[in-house]
Amino acid sequence: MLRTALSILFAATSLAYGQAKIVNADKVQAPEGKWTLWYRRPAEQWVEALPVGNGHLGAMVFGNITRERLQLNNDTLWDGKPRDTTNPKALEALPKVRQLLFEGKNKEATRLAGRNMMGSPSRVKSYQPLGDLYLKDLKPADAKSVANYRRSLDLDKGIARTTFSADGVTFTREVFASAVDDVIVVHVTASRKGAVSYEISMKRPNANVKAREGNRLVLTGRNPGLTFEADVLALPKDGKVSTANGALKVENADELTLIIASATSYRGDDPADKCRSTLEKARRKGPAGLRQEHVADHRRLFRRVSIDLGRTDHSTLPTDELRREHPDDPKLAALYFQFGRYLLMGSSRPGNLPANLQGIWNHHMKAPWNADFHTNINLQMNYWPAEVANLAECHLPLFDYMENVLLESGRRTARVHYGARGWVVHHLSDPWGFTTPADGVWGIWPVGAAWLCQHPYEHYLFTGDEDFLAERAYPLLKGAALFMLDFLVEAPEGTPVAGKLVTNPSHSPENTFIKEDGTRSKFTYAATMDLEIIHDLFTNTIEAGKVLGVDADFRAELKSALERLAPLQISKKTGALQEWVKDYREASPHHRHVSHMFGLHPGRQITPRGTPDLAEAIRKTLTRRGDGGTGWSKAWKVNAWARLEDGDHAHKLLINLLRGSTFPNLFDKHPPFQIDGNFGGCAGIAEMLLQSHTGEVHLLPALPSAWPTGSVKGLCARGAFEVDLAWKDGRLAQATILSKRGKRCTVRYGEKTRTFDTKAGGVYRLGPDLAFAEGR
Ligand code: FUC
Repeated sequence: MLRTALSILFAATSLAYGQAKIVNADKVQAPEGKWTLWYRRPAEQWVEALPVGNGHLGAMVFGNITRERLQLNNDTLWDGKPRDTTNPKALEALPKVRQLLFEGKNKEATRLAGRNMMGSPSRVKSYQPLGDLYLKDLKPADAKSVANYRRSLDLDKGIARTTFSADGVTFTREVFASAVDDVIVVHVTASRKGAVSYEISMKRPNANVKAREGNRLVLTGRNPGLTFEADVLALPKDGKVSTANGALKVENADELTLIIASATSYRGDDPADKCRSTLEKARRKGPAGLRQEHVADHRRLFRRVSIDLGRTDHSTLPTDELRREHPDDPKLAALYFQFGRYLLMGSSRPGNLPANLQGIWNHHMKAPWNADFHTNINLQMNYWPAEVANLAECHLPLFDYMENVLLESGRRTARVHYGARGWVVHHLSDPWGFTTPADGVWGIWPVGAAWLCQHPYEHYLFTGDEDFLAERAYPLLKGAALFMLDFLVEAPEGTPVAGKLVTNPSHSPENTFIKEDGTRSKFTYAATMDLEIIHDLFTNTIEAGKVLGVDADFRAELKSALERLAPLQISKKTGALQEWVKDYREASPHHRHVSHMFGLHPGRQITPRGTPDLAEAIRKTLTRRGDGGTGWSKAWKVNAWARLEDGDHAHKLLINLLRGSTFPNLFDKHPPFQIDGNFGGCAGIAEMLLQSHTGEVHLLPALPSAWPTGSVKGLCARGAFEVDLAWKDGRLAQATILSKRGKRCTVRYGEKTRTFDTKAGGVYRLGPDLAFAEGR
């Protein structure tokens, strides 16, 4: 009923918007460009606006007619400041808390730890918006005659475009965020000379805006830890520009270019100097030069992967209609995949902070969960597509962040809170290096760094870059492993895993269990996820040490700890993998976190062929948990079902994600907006088509029946391979493997495998039987 009413509303031929009325909206055709989101009306809400970003600067483009709004971000603009938040009482409380947990006195342990082991203080501050830029039309369009309205985002160019005609004049506004020049550019053109007239203003709470030098608008502000600035330079073609009341006025121009620069003092720069020099450089290039270099740079990354999952008659519908009416359209899945790649390029470029909970796009002064860096799933999920989707350099900001922001503080926390060597991160952090337990007792979760360390190791596996392994990945892994060696304790007599090494204290992120006596707790020892994360960390550290030929004694120590680690357990009651050390009842059986599936994904401890019993247990766990959850939870389940090689179930979760957890602009809906689901969903699609975590390049491991015929080019596999695939009627037609480092390659398709030597730069074409096809 509601659906029908909505579709009638959206099919209506005229739509009112502000003072302007859009006529003939349904006559407007889909834009050119294979990878384009498009809409028939301006964004009314933030989650309808379209994102552009260059890793440092971001903008949400609303596409308004008479008062355009660009909501701006700078990735380093955060509230807060550097602090030592360690709590000297923690170490003293630790043995007592451990004892209480081993004795099953969870309540007492929770109370004691809550009082003594939290960070001091235990909260981080928010990532904040840079402000809003408004372009108010000085000659508002005639209320009756706005036609041909369309706004779009071309993922392949990295350009947001709004176009419409009013009073016989066609206006076009393009917006892009150039990584080459570190600016956002707005370019307005009109089909009639002198038709461009705008008042340009900026707004932000706790900031000053001044017009300067006739054509520059300057916003400045100060937070506890930094100062910041945003500059807008207005460059009209013909016409005139003046300043009035803290705004710029552009009158009767043929065209208008706005160049936006921004800087903060986060890395010690002087924001004013930085903005001025950036603008000066960009201005010399002019709008055409800026655009050309931006598109070339953007395509260099974006075009590495192409994908075709099929299409239907609906595929060209406006994106919001397509998602609402046909969430299972295969073109939408492909668009969502490419959108994930686009968002990673927009929020995580080398030299910047990593993508936060909202990537780089946030309009709240106090964002949900501070738009911080959550490390109990979210930050890691952001980077799941980085390697497989051929954007390895977009992974680098995460490693910089680990080394430059987390490591030193993580060492201090390891020492002060646990008397341990190495480094530790708990369940969230910020750009100031917060590493102590946050928020509540569930923040006492000291396996964040251990999980993060999977990322630099995977970067090595995908790229084969041994220098990176030696200089950057290995020191991080070794430090996290050192911490774990010191943190692990032997479970005492009377516990189900007596004599084994366990974590204590421990959590299965944010989930609650019911003890035999009916009381509830989150706090425990040896939660399954910890054991899986440690298994992953120690296995990777041993492998890395072997490749590098270093630290034989340390490797032996890790190996013996691995052998003594408490085992994963299968529930006798349900046959599912146990989430906790005892087979507790779950307080919420459909909880969004399915942390104990870490060993299946993103870990590689559990695989259908290597550990069939555990894989079967995880299948039961997932089935019991159901197919719902928040955006990121569904996205994770796409990956999990793909790893279980059940393409149809993975596809079902993907459709659930698109249908129930996606906003009109395709942003992931936690709710509210949280970007992890976009990245997790993108990675999940790749995981359905190609896997390589077992040492085999597994072709089409989880192809759903919904995508019988298609192709993908440029996905990456561990071992430094790049893979193109084509399939028809649900069967592999051809695979082409480019070997970047000349490593030996094992390929799998179904139950068939084949191993062969490769040469660096060699291209190997295989048929469905995995025999070499012509053109090798
Ligand atoms: C974890 C999750 C929440 C949310 C938050 C940012 O705490 O449990 O669902 O994603 O991170």
